[in-house]
Amino acid sequence: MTRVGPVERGLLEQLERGPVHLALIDPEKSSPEESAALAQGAVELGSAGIMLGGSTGISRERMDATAKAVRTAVRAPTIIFPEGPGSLTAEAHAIFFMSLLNSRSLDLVIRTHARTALAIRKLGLEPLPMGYVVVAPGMRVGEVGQVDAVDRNDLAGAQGYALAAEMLGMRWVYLEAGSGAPAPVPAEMVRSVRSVVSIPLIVGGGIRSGPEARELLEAGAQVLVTGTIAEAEGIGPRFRAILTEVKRARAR
Ligand code: 1GP
Repeated sequence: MTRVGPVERGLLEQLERGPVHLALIDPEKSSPEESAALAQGAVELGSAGIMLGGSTGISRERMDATAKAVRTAVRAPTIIFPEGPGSLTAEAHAIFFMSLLNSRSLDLVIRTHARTALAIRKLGLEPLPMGYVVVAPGMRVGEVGQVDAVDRNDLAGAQGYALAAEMLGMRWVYLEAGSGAPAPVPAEMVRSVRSVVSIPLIVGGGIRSGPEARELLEAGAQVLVTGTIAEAEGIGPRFRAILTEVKRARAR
């Protein structure tokens, strides 16, 4: 097993005290300066880290510039949320080394990983091994990821993928409804997955309000990821409401 590095250790320590929020920033949708400002706003409100990624076909130059700007702006870790080899930059601290478990494409399950593992090590990026599971509707990642999305009422299906991730030695599992999904992963699915795994459960896609965040946190989500809301509105009231719910859950 790869060793747990400082970024992962830091997140795990925070998780001992309650759930956390990670802000996803797409370097193609915001300039490096805008990304740095978003990151700063998010971290000031309590985000535990910044994930960089999202779009397909991000250029290396843009990733480099954005990671550098974000890392200068905030002390919280910068973690690559990769969409392909172009996402790799030594300017980030870590990378979610994630297998898209329910993809029909072997590339996304393991082949790309085999092709990039040595480069990731050479860049000095800390890998956080993650099982990535796309739940319907899946949105763009469901399409480009050639995913057999887990049905929204297939609780056993979601449990199976998450437990398989844990049994394979992955240390994180992510239930993804897809960026911009009309509704997040169902709380009932989060609850049933949480009841069978002990690795941290990340939930993202379609979280736009405080009440949605609260429902997912109460169901056992340990990491909430939001991207669109801050992209669309900046660090506005709805982003604040989500962060307030995470803070409340940490205080419980
Ligand atoms: C996408 O889950 C993340 O991978 C975030 O989704 O953009 O809908 O917040 P949103």
